[in-house]
Amino acid sequence: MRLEGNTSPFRSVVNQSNIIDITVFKILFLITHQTIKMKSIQFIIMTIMVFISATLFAQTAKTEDIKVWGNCSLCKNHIETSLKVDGVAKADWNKKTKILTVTYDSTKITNDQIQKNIAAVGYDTEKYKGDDKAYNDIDECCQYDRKSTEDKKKD
Ligand SMILES: [Cu+2]
Repeated sequence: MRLEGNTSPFRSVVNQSNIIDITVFKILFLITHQTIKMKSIQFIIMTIMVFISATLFAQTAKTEDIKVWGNCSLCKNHIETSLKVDGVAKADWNKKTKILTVTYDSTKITNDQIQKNIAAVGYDTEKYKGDDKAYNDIDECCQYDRKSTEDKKKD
């Protein structure tokens, strides 16, 4: 008697386990595929949200130059630290030009409030005089020529 390959009981077991293997693989593939799909949906949603908030910020964001009196790098540090508040995205004071370039969210903070924050730590701004007590407290090297004395020189 000749055993046909296909009718061999051994072969049929092999075939069945092959089918099971393939089914398990298919299920695993589908699960993974679904997860990947979910992840990419999440990614797309995240991207859209980031884009929307960036667009909204761009609409309310303002970048302005404000003159702030001061001397050195330490002054720069004091001035910029006074603007580490909600609504201010970027603050950069140039000690040579005495110009502060500030980017802020106009729905959260105003140019006026920004100048008040700076004046509160002892620095004169275009609009506000620096707090005298704070000015006296800052380091000696930072005792810059005040806006008022400069104005008097001009007169
Ligand atoms: Cu200084």
